[in-house]
Amino acid sequence: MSLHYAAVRLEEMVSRILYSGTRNASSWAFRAWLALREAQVDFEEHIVDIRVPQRFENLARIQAFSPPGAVPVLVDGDHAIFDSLAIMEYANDRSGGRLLPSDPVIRAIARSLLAWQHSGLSGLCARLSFESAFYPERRAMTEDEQAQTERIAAAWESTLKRGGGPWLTGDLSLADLAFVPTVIRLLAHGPDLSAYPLSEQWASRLLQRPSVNEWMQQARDLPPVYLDDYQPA
Ligand SMILES: N[C@@H](CCC(=O)N[C@@H](CS)C(=O)NCC(=O)O)C(=O)O
Repeated sequence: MSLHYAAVRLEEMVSRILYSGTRNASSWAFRAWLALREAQVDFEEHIVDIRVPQRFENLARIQAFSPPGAVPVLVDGDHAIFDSLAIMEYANDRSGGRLLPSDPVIRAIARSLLAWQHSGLSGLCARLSFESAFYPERRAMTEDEQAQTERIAAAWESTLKRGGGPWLTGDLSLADLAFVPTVIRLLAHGPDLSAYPLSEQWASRLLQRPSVNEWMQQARDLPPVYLDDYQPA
């Protein structure tokens, strides 16, 4: 057996398990899962039921090997890689850096968008949860939610205009993938995005990706997860 062959065999034997969450409730797991899929990293998946009341017992089990006691967690060999952002960066590294731009400034722009999303998007449309995108009867956006949606759409629009598309920073990157659950929850509530045509095209391109469709198909098959703060004030 040649040395090269031996190395390939070892690589194949690495076991990776992604502990992800309920498909129609776990937007953080969705992001990590998408990055691994788009990076073509092999992994097994264990879906953790994060619905109340079993949520608490299930997450306590996760805490036995991952300090935050949350999903997603990627177990790679005997290492636990926790937090969706770390898993997304890992997916990019495993892909040889394909999921972040190579130019340092453009890469920093992609990371800025990623960081904005990861730090909570400044509370944007907080009551329009990912879960609410799957409710059979959805309410209209409030005026304030429409205004907040336009604020993020303006950021997408100027980034797309400046970079020339088709994705936020040129080629598909972690920044696009990070926004998938946001796009889903906002579009499910029918915002008027007519003033942001590039963002509309980008969003529909994003939602057509096979990886996104695979997750969403399974999410739509589940009973909705109702949250108390959905109704307008
Ligand atoms: N910052 C974490 C957030 C993960 C998170 O909040 N996951 C939810 C499910 S989508 C969870 O497991 N929450 C349990 C908890 O925080 O107690 C990440 O990006 O992975």
